[in-house]
Amino acid sequence: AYQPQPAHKFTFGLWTISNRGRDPFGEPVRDPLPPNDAVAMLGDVGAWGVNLHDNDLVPIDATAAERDRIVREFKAAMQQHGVVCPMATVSLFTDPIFKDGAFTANDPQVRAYAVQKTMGAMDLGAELGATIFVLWGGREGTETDACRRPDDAVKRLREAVNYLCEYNIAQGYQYRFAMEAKPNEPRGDIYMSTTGSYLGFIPTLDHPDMVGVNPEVAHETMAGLNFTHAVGQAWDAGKLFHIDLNDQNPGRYDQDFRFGAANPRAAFFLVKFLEDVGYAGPRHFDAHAYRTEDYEGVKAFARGCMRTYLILKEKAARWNADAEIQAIVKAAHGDGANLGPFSADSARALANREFDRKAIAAPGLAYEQLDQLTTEILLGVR
Ligand code: 3MF
Ligand code: MG
Ligand code: MG
Repeated sequence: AYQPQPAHKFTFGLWTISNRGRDPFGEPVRDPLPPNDAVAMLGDVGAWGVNLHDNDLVPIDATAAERDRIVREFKAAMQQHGVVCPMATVSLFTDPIFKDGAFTANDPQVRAYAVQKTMGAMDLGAELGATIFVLWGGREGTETDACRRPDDAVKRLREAVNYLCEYNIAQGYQYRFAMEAKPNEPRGDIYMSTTGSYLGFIPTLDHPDMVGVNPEVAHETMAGLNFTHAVGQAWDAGKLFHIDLNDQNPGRYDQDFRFGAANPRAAFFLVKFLEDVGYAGPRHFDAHAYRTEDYEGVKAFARGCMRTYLILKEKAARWNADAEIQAIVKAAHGDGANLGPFSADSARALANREFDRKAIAAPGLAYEQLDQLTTEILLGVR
């Protein structure tokens, strides 16, 4: 039981298990883990896939010949360990050139370089078999809003994404882009701070069908929001192209904890949602092991992410099959038809309909009992 299978589509970023535990106050605690060894580790723990930024694999100053050798050897490692690459992304935040942003930077040379670098990362991902391309605007933001107008940033971002969509078409890559929101860190404030911001931005693009979102548990939680609600809205819009699973306590630094480590209850409602609606994309863990760990601890971290997901999936099935829970849910949803389409007749009928406010408001909804039963399932006594 709880054994990860390819059908579960569990993936990890190369940057997640290779994370060396550097933080703003401390040096790395783990030795570098070469990409091919990381792939071996992912195969070992039973993950389905690996995702990567261009420079997780290919150093930013590699020659074309070095790049080709690295990619060739990486593909061989993927093959050997039975690991696929469904998603690729680009680092537009590590190099100092991006200190004032990438697509939204004030310097047009930086903006052009950012698009060039992303095109290269798309080439790389396509070579590895990726069909999803994530864009996280890590440095698209400000410390001081004196530097530019925020609507100019939106226009520049739109220009860049439109350009990349055209490149996608011209190259015949068939990528779907997934935009990842985050409210802050590393910038003081990042543009497109929530998944909802991107859901508003996407319809303004030239190829809106090609672009969706990549919501992340930690990012929405850092903004103090309910992650599952954001995911629900993305799903409803047909825009849930990818998802970043991890965990986070509100009001803290960007923690990237093991999935379910901070708020297993929220994780339960998330897994239940994804499984109930039949989300078919990768379950990507964008998290890393505590700084206290060696690489055995990293493996425990990776296994833990997947195991917790599968445990919560089983709990969700148990919840759905629980007669007492379902009776409360059914009662809570009420009987009778929805509002129905607007017409002059239906509006007149609605205007004249009588509502017994007191009687309607009188019964309790039994959500206390519903929640307690949920808790008991989660705590393993039901
Ligand atoms: C930062 C993130 C990023 C993105 C990654 C993928 C380094 O908080 O979540 O991880 O997920 O860049 O595009
Ligand atoms: Mg993150
Ligand atoms: Mg992420």
